[in-house]
Parts: sequence; structure tokens; C-alpha cells
Amino acid sequence: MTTATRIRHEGLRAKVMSAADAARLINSGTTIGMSGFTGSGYPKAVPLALAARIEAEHAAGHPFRVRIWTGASTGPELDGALARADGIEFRLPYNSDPIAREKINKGEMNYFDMHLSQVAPMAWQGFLGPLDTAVIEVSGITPDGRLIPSSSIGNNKTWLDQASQVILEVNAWQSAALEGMHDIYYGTALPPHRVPIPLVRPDDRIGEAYFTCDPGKIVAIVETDSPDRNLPFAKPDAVAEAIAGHLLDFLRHEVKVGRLPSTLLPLQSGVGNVTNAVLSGLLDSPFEGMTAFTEVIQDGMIDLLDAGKLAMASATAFSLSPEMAERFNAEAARFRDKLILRPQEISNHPELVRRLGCIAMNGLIEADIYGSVNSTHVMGSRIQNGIGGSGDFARNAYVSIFMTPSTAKGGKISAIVPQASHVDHISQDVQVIVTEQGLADLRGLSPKQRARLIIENCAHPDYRPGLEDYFARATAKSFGQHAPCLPAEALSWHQRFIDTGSML
Ligand code: 0RQ
Repeated sequence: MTTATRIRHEGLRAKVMSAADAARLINSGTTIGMSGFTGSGYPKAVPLALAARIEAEHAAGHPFRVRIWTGASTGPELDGALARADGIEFRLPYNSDPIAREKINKGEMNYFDMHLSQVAPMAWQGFLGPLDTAVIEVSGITPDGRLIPSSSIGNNKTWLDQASQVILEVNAWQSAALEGMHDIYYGTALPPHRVPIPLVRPDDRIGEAYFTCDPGKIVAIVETDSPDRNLPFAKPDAVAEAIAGHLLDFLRHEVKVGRLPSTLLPLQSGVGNVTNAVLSGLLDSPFEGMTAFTEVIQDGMIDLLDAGKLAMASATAFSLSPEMAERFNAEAARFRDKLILRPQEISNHPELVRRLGCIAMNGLIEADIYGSVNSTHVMGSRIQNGIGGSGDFARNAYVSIFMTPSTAKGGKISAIVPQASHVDHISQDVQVIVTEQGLADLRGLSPKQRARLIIENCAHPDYRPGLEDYFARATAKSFGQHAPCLPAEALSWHQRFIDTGSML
């Protein structure tokens, strides 16, 4: 289907223009709410044209920077291009673009790292300031002017509602069969008007398949035919397979002792090599009729659906490798009754995660011997990506699992440390830690019991003696005996890497 037939509303068809003309409608100093969640559903033409315009303005000696809000990370045509042009003054709520990361860590870009479920409510609370422009990718426009969402929902509903003006990108690369797959809930409100969200099963549909937007606010429509850009998944390595093996043993055990049903509970998983290995492992597991209530649908979930192991998946975005995206686009209609994309304030909603009893599986940068987890800041100060949805799920899950290789940087850094240099997830929200060495089930344990188990089961053998030595000395000398600690020494653990390039 061509883009011309994707815009089925007569009046809106008259608003088609080039990306460069649309970018001219955006002013310096304004705030732009863009679509996009991982490399899916982000606008691919207007941000590039805006970056070119910013470069031209800078060359002419005119300062030009904007504030960018999105769903989560995006693609190189958005974050990469605008950061390279030095055009982003402020960014929220999540970033994984390497150029933007450098700018943030050099102090050249302000970044507000936040729980993804809280973005829309906080935007409505008003302290983030007004939203001037929404730039939203859609897959089509119906004859009556409703917008057919694309491969991610993120905060699009909120941006369309709040922005003074709206620019749409209609992307013909997205499958036309996406129509009907989305569930846009319009019932959220701020306290004191907030009411329970009427979703009690992951497959409940509680909203509409379309966004509604006042056509009078739509100032430009740009036609595109560009692919989403998610990275291909690496084939799981031995470390990822070992982590997956320990985790699957744990799930089998939980079913055996009756704490989990044989269908498990709705799965939430991050993206990446380790998660991919876990999903591959589930393919060969005894679990049937599983469901996912998660943030992103990645390759492994499509494989699980195809194998009949997963009954359905609910998320806010796809995050498919280029090969899987092509396959999905060709066969999207087949998945329409098994996949649901929702606004991220619903996909990640604490009320729903708690009600459904999700099994949360997320990555980490470092965990300390008491189970506090750092997901965001290398050496306590350098941001990697952001907390994303990990807090939304970990804090409210039925069981909250964090997975990581036991070492980073080719073995030079231990992922298990005496004291986390930054804490995103307090020990009360971390129930299970898994590395390729083994699994520590921390539920019901005191801090000292946790420490012994984490060191013994999760730390790499090269670092175990150092951690045991620290724990013994902390136990001997600590001010208190509940969670023994030598603060100055624990945090100087990282200094050894800075000084020598290795903690070994
Ligand atoms: O850096 O690429 O420069 O080598 O951190 O680490 O091992 O590739 O692992 O991609 O799973 O990322 C926590 C960042 C893990 C991710 C984090 C360095 C390492 C590498 C990445 P290089 P890996 P992953 C899910 C919910 C928060 C968001 C979230 C994340 C880079 O999982 O962003 O959970 N989580 N969202 O070398 C120094 C250490 C390190 C370290 C890793 N101890 N010290 N550097 N690195 N550990 C929803 C979604 O996912 C959408």
C-alpha cells in the first residue's frame, strides 16, 4: 500500500508537505513530544530535517536548541542526528543513543531519567512545562480522521492531547495490518479523579484501536517509507545461556512447589542478549499457555507465539531485529489477536503489574552484596541509559529478578560489589539475582544471609575472595551489625578500576 492510500481523510491529505517544510514550523527553545520507543515507531524524517535546520542556524551564528520528550529511546535519525547537531537542550525520559550519552555525561545536555510509567502523569501535572509540538509517526489515517498507531505507542496519546500543534509522519513501511492491534485507554486522570484501571487479564482490551486528535491542530503531514531500526540480536553466548539455565531452573522449582502456576505469571523482560537467551530457553521449557505483560515485544516472544507456548503478549512497543521486523510486517495480520500495544502509562502501570503478578526480569550494571541494584550509572556518575521501566516492574512484581554476567569489560570489573555506587533498586525490591555463576533467591533473608548467598552463588570466582574478605572485615568493624559496611572502603572499590584499569 502506498502512503497516498494511507491518508484516507480528504482534509488532512491537503496538509502533506516535505519534512524540511514541516521542520520550519518548529521554533528554537520549544518543547517537542516525539513518538518512539526503542528503535520503533519514531519519526524518521522531521527530526533529520530539524537537525539540518539547526546545523544551518548554528553555522549562521544563531543559537537553536529544543527540548525533546519521547516514549523511551529512539533511532539514530532522531536522538543521534539532533544530538550531533547540538540541538537538544533537555531530554526525557530514556536515552540509549551513544552521541546523546556523551553529551549528557559531558554536562552539555540536561537529562531527566524517570520511571516510564510516570511520564504521562507528570506531563499532565504540569511541572515539565507546556508541550509546543507533537511529532508522531502513525501507520495511517482513517476517513474520519482517526490516527492508526504505528509500531510503538509510548506517550503518543498524551503528546497528541497536550501539544499546541501536531506534525504527523505517515510511514508506509509499517504494516497496514497493524490496524486493530492497539488498545488506547483514554480513562486515566490525575488524583483526586483517578479510578481503578479496568484491566484484570493481560489480554483485556479496555480502550480504542485509534488515537483521536483535533484535525485543526494538525499543521503538517509528512509521508515516509522508512524501516524501524532495532539492532540485530546477538546469538546467545555461553554466559547468557548459563544465566538463562539458572533462571529456568528457578521457575521450574517455583512451579513444583506451587508458588507459580504451570503457565507461569505474565512475563516482563528487558531486551538484549541475556533476555533473548531466556526467551529461547522458554521455547524448550515445559511451560505452556504463557502470557507477557511487558514493555517491548522482541524476537523471542514472536518465536514463542509461533511455537504455541505463549498465548499472547501485551506491551507498548515492538523491538524486533531487522529480519524479524520484515517477517512480522509480512505476516502481521496473523498476530493481530495475540498482540496488544498500549500507552506506556498502562503497559508499565504499577497497579496493573501488581494486580497481574508479573515476573519481572531486568538487567543491571552492578548489584551489591546486600542486593541493592544499580541499573543506570557506571562508577556512580556516568549514565548508561536510564532506569526505563525496570523500576515500574521491579517494585511491583510478583517476583523481581535481575540478571547479569558476573563481570563486565572482559572480566576486569565485578558486577557484584561491596556497596552499589548508585542505587536504582533498593534491596527490598530485588528478590532474585542471577549470573552465569548461579542464582541467589533473596526472599525472606536478612542482609547478612543475602550477602553470603550473593557472594557464594553469583560473584565470579576471581572476585569472591575479595568480597569475602570485605564482608568479614565489615562484620568485624562495622558501626552496626544489621548490614555491616565500611563505607569509605566499599566505594573506593571502584577507584581501583580507575587507577589500574582492573579490579583484579
Ligand atoms: O558497555 O557497550 O561500552 O561495552 O554497560 O552492558 O552487558 O551489554 O548489558 O545491554 O543488558 O545492559 C543495565 C545497561 C545492561 C540495561 C543495562 C557496561 C557494558 C556495556 C551495557 P559497552 P551489557 P545490557 C526493560 C527495562 C535499565 C533499563 C531497563 C539497562 C554496557 O539493562 O539499561 O531495565 N537497564 N529497562 O560494558 C562498568 C559495570 C558494567 C558496565 C555493564 N559493572 N561496570 N560498565 N557495563 N556492567 C525494558 C526495555 O529493555 C525496553
